[in-house]
Amino acid sequence: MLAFIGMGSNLDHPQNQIDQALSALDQANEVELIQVSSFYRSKPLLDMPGPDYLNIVCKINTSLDALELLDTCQHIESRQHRVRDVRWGSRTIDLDILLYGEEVHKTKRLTIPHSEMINRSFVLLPLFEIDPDLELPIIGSLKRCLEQLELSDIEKI
Ligand code: ROI
Repeated sequence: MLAFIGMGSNLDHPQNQIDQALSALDQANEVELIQVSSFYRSKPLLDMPGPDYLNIVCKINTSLDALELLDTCQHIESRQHRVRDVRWGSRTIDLDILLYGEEVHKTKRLTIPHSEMINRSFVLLPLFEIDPDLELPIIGSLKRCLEQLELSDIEKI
């Protein structure tokens, strides 16, 4: 199955955090990293206090099902000392499953397509860089979503 994962970090050397999570993902059982976007820099969403974020999106091929993939992502987060305290607070690393093939999930643990992705330029821009013609289940054309977003606050690096 092809899947897209978004990563973000704004603490403790964000570029290293993301590089480390990417190699952990590539080395995980039944996961093959296919493509990685450029890095994008942006301010914390909703004017939350804290350093700027770096974000990327990667494309993987996996034989894990969506929940197993979530376990793998959360294992990588906890190895990199992600602490879940303040909602929307700063974090060393965040891995979000954005898309899992064409599948739609809506459970307590997992919502796919990721519920906030259409509002987030730091997700849609790197996704667009990897796959400009992508059609999102339920949501529709990625290109059309991007047309509705403010893109002045994000920098490709
Ligand atoms: N803001 C930015 N710019 N990038 C993120 O990855 C990010 N992740 C989050 C919150 C705290 C909502 N804000 C973010 O989880």
